Amino acid sequence: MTAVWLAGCTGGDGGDGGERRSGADYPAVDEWLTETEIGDADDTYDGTLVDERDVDTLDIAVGSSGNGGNFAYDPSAVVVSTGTTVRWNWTGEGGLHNVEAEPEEQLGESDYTFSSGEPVESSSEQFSQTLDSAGIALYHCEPHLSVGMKGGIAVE
Ligand SMILES: [Cu+2]
Repeated sequence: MTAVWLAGCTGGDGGDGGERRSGADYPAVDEWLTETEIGDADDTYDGTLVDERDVDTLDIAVGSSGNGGNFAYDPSAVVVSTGTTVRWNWTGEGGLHNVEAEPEEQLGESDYTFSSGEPVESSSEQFSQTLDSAGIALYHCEPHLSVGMKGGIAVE
């Protein structure tokens, strides 16, 4: 038998390499996920963004564990490349959810406006959005903004 060593497997299409970027470099995302004037802070945010700049399609769970229940997006803070398609996938947990990028209802500078529509409870719902210009997308779940169900994506 030959042992195959997958040493130093970084980058490439594996995706979840665990690379993180400091939230200090993305103040709009950092502020949105920590502020408590509009809704609550996202307790799944650890001050870093997941670096997913090497993927064409990024999946984000809607209704993942956090914020006192299944009231979180996973990952909630992420960096992607321009042109990435983000797919939000409902887990079926935590009741009704949606994805709302509504700068007028939020704090900070969001360059994107989009909506998945009315909140739904489903394990098969999916909402896709292609992020085709550099900037910041801040979003939240309407029913759970008050407990911190928020997300932020830096597009670069
Ligand atoms: Cu929700």
